[in-house]
Amino acid sequence: MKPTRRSFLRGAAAASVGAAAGGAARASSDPAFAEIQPWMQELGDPVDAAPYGMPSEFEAHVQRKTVYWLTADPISSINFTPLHELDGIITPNGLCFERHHSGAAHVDPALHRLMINGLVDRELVFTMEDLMRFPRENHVYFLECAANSGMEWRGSQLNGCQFTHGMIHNVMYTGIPLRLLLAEAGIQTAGKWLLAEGADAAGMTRSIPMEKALDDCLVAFKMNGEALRVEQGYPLRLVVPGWEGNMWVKWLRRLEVGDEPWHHREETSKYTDLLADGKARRFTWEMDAKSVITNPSPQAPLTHGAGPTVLSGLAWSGRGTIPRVDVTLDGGKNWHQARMSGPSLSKSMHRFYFEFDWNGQPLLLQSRAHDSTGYVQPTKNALRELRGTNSIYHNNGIQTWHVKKTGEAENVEVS
Ligand SMILES: Nc1nc2c(c(=O)[nH]1)N[C@H]1C(S)=C(S)[C@@H](COP(=O)(O)O)O[C@H]1N2
Ligand SMILES: [Mo]
Repeated sequence: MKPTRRSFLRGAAAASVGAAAGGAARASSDPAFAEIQPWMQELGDPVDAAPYGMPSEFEAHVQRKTVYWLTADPISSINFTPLHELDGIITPNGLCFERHHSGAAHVDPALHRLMINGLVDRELVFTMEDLMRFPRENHVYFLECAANSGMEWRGSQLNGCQFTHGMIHNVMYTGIPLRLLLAEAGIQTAGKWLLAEGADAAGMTRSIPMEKALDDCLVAFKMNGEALRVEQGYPLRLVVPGWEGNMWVKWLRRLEVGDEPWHHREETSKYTDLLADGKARRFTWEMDAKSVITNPSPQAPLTHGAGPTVLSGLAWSGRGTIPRVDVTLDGGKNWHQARMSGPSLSKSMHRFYFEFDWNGQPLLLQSRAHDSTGYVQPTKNALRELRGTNSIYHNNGIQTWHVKKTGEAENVEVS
């Protein structure tokens, strides 16, 4: 039946009654509204009370968090984006997860240089000022560490989407297309690979195939409009859209053109998947399509009881956009198409919602992403059949949250 305007209005009225029954709209008897609060009686802060603004003090719990037992020390370590506290698709700069191999380097931009050497016609060394004279572009991309969800390979472990899925952020970068800088140096015919090197104490390096370097990589200096944060590689980072986070070298200081990959630590003993037959998958750069329900989730239980409920989550693919996400409330017996909301950009996070009437009974929540290549996010068991149980990296299996009658949620696996 085609909804008429009348039936739509009746529907809207019913929805608002539902909301009242759910707890809203008792204003006149609610002391929080009826009484005059201190902030209504006093003047507020002057302008400039915080020359660099911070979130409300009531949001102080919204923080990146680490899991202390995961790494031996906090210098070569990781923390996680609080995905359950965010909405939309952009990660605020102060909440972007951090992964450092030897701590976050504080680099003086006046002393920072970017060198291009190797199989080039002209070896070049750029100052930050030099770089600001190249044409720049703006793009929103997710960065996901290949180890995201790695702790869940053998079964459900960490209780919260921040910890199971929070090695990801989604930021608008302003940067120079890498191909412009390489053209300035002149790549020789034999130049098929690029080594990117960081200025941190780890001097972290990765080999990148030239096709990718010339395609969509950026040398970025801004994130979400402002300078890169120290934690994200100030003053320069490599952006490698859709590819594993490890390749996005921070504090970028050198790009060497070569004729073959370098086989350094981060592309041999690390970021390599040991399969059941003893062989290893290597150079698994592209991040497969993945999704997670951020609300409700273990750190964000349902506190309102039965009735109208908003389910929300994130989906992304290193190969394009996410035209569709399905969600199930019963562990995969019935699937429903979620509602996508917000910009659908290639290699960016996408936001989805599913509004439903919770009957107050236990739920087994899952989401399943479809990407623009037609690929569908697999179950964890399907992944294990292909790759065994030795893997850590590239776990894009379907996540399950068990919501109890109390509204509390727990990390479980149904696959
Ligand atoms: N120079 C340098 N670049 C680096 C790293 C590092 O330790 N040093 N860590 C890498 C890894 S493993 C990841 S997942 C991403 C993390 O980026 P973020 O700290 O902005 O989240 O940066 C990558 N680039
Ligand atoms: Mo990483």
